[in-house]
Amino acid sequence: MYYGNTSVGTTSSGSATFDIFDDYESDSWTYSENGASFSGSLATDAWVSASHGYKLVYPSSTSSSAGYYGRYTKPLDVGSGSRKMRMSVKDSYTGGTSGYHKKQVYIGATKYYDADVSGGTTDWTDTGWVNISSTTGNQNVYFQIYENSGVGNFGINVWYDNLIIRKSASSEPTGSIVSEQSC
Ligand SMILES: [Ca+2]
Repeated sequence: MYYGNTSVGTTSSGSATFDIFDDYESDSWTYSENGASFSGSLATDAWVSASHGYKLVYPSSTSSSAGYYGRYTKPLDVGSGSRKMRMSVKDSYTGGTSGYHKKQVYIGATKYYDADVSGGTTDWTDTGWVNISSTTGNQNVYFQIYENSGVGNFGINVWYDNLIIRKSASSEPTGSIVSEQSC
């Protein structure tokens, strides 16, 4: 009984696990802004892998209004069927002032991540695995700082790294690993 054959099969199909993985090491996303002088860069001061992350900045002593944004966009074929998305996120603020700067990720017209910069940590976190199955095909994917309300003097730095879109496998390989150990 060569249960090992099963594990070989799951290993070889592993290359198809990730539909999209972008670690933001090459500067292939397009920066845009609305309303005020945000700034964006492919930065080396914070990253998850391997040495770069996209950084968006809203400067201090600058007035904004609701709807202003600084954004990175890329057109991507996000596929079809059951899929999940995840992205790493970090911001520079842990204070309690909320309702102004939002961290958001959109695929097409749908907002899949919407978090306030208030509270939390200045360490890297992530969006969690978000179900994006209802959005298919060619879409503009973008991540941004979005002004939910206008500020007068509230600077913020936000970093993003590692976009992952993967199929939601109906059969995960963990069962095969367990049966292999039972041999
Ligand atoms: Ca990176």
